[in-house]
Amino acid sequence: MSKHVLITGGAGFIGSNFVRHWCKNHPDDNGRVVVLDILGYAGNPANVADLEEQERFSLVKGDICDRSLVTELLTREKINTIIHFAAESHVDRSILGPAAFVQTNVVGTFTLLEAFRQHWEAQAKPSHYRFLHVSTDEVYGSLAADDPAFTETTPYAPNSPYSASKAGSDHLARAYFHTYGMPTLITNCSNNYGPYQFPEKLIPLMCLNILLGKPLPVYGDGQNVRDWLHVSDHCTAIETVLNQANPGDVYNIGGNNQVKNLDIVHQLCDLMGELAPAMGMELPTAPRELITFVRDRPGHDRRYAMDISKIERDLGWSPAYNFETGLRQTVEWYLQHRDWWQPLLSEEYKGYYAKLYGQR
Ligand code: NAD
Ligand code: TDX
Repeated sequence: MSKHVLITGGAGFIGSNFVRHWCKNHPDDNGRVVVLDILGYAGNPANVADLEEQERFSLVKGDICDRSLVTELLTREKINTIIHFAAESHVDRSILGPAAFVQTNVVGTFTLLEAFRQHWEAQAKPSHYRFLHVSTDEVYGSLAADDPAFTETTPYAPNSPYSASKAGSDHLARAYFHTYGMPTLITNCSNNYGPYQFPEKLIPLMCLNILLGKPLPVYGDGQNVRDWLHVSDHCTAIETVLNQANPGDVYNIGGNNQVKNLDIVHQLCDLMGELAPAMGMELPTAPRELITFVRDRPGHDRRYAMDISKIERDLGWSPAYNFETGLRQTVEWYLQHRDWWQPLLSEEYKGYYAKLYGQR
């Protein structure tokens, strides 16, 4: 039976990588592939422009909080699967302005869940319908250096407005399974990197600043640890969970790859120093000289690490990318795609940048 998928946030970083992965993996499928995205600062039609020619694909500009639009799409496109990426996703922006995070991440997820419930109940609750909610490791809080990694049963302890709003949405997705029997799935993933990531996040921000000769702002002592996963691995994990997991299941996804921020910045400096000149680009300043320690992020989680033994054991998924190779490919991608990132350095971006980094 064909899956008719609604992919919310499909014009963002992970969503657009997922839509491309999905279309490539289902070449002869007649199922609809509908992206619903508000096309705000992080949602970019260019991220999915190469898919526009496919008849089964459509990009709809709209808000997941718009109940009548969501209901109309579910009915018109005969949607039987939602993969829900849409969110306000950046921790620093959630500190500057938390309201948008509660609105999109909590109210928006609730709106989708309610609309999907009505749609699923109206079809007499087909057993193959699925609502996959994409979430984060940040809901579990912060680890000390020697703590064991987060498992699916680690209690929630979010520390930022972003992670608190994601935690709220996870609880709603869980409740819809337990209360209504609606076939929801939840995935909690660690930090992603790869092509099409908006240059507010650590890796693309550092790449662009190196190219532009701007300071590289390292928060605090740079010793915070994240568990990095290539976005392509996240996409295969989501598809695996969608195809194999039982309704109501929760899976952690991660890269078994804990790295300190400062080590990543050093690696990026060295990769840029090697690759940019080889591609005919001169760097304005020796990259490591740009490293600048700045005031820490308030409530900055010290360490994240994911225990992925459940998805490895139950579903046979594990990450395929090696971090060194993946990071090199990512740096090459940003070097080759100036036409993609240059337009993103808009007035909105400059204003955000000045507000966040100007005072540090
Ligand atoms: P992103 O900011 O690049 O993309 C989010 C997309 O959602 C954008 O295209 C944006 O326009 C869209 N969107 C925002 N508000 C919307 C609304 N009200 N209605 C419709 N669309 C809206 O973020 P991302 O990094 O691709 O993250 C995608 C999802 O994955 C998020 O739910 C995030 O919490 C989760 N996640 C991200 C990471 C990571 O490292 N980036 C890790 C784990 C989980
Ligand atoms: O300028 C910077 N300097 C710096 O030191 C930025 C932007 C970040 N950092 C640090 C903060 C974090 O310790 O780098 C680390 C990574 O920061 P982000 O890229 O902002 O990611 P993080 O806060 O870890 O959250 C990410 O992973 C989990 C995503 O943004 C979330 O959407 C996801 O849920």
